[in-house]
Amino acid sequence: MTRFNAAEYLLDRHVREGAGGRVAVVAGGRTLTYAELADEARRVAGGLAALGVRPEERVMLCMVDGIELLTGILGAMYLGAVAVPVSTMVTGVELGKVLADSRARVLCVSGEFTTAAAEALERAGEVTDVVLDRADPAGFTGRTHDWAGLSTSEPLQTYSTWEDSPALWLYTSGTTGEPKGAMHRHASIRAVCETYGRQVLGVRDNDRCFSVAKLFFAYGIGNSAFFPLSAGAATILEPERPTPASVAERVRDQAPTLFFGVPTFYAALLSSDIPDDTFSSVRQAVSAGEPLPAVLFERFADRFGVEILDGIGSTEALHIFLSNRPGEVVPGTTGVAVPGYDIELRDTSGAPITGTGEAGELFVRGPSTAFGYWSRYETTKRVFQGEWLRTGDSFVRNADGTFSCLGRFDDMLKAGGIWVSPSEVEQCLLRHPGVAEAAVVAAPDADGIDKPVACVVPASGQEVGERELIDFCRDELAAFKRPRAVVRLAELPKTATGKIRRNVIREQVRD
Ligand code: 3SK
Repeated sequence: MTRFNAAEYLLDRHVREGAGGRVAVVAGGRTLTYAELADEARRVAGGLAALGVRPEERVMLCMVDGIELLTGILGAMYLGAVAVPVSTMVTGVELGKVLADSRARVLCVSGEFTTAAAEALERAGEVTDVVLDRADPAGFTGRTHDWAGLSTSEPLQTYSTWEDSPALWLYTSGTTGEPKGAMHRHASIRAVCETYGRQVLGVRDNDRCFSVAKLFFAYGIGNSAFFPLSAGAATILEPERPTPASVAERVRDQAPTLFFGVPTFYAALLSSDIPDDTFSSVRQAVSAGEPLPAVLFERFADRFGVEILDGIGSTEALHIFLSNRPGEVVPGTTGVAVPGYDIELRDTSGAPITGTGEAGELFVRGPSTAFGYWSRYETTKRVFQGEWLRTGDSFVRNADGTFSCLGRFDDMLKAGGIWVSPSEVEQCLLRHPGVAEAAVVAAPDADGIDKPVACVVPASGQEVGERELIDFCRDELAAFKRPRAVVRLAELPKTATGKIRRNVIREQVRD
């Protein structure tokens, strides 16, 4: 086995190669070069070591995107400890669950989240030290420290990790279920940079990356940390929750060349009145998390003049493994396997599907798969099957070799005994100008037989009738696929990563 440390790979390599003076990060009015970022991350590592953190122990970070979170993650990696950035969109009870599950001894918190953190700590007795960034320690009972002290500690030399040493845990709960920590190794970080980052996006040192997905998501940490830093490029970090207006302002100030969003956010940008030249600095936009409907791809290209590259990844695979290619996008598809990854579709008996047009569950094999879930033996066995990762997504292989997502495998619905893909019906509804968002689920008709029902969020200022929408689907969809009813909603329930929670909608519609 070979010695390898992801923080050294992302930072020191550039310093050694004479690029230490290049801008690495722009955040909250501060700009740090590679040499400065490496120094600050090593100081954070020194500060964590002084708190007693040892290699392989977890350091949980509940922080806004910024230099503190970035150096916290990289500092933990220098130390050989495990960085566990967690969602800032959870309650104190939810944070307490992941904190207790991870058995982290140190919790780092931004001022914005001290109430949730104090509540979480009541449920996580093993935490000995809390590091607070811009926060009053008054509400905390245990040992507290100020981030400024941590980040000005004596810099630490890299702990000698191996390629397979644990580096990063990312908690995921999917669209349902309990949070579970996917455990990633140092070499997987290099793997996603050398596959999707280099061979699909072609990130280079003059790129500037800006992601609306935050660093605590697998998608966000690749976009905002791994890809730019591995290439010697710059990352732009934004602490606030993104809105179309705030993103437009940041894009105008910082001129990113790579922009990363999710379909819901692209829909929000298109519904907003931001100027049409907002994205003129962007050479490539990227989407993941949910399939990007062809109509959003087309509207975005028409209005903003930028191509969106749709792909799919997972927290368990660390980043995107199936993607369109720049300049060769097939709208409405998720493209083809990223170099280094193999894709297989399997039917319900587990047999591979090799032909086109037949739906199957997507399995992926590649160099960045997690070791498994922390302390989840049964779920790990179900999802990590030898070299293959079972995604739970239903896909179909198209005649041109691309793959299209049909939704979650368990979201497929049967109408009149025939399988219907909710996303096919949703794509059709989204082509109607009065529809901003759509989700299709099965609900029993008067005879108790499941039929497709559409839940739609109307586009702002638009009125759209049930009959009109059902008729609108007539040209494109076979009768058995057409929604039998339309329910108007103010918003669709979503997970923290923007995936539609069809199980919640299903319950609402059935009530
Ligand atoms: O959901 C996705 O498509 C995704 C992409 C990259 C990394 C992580 C995830 C969940």
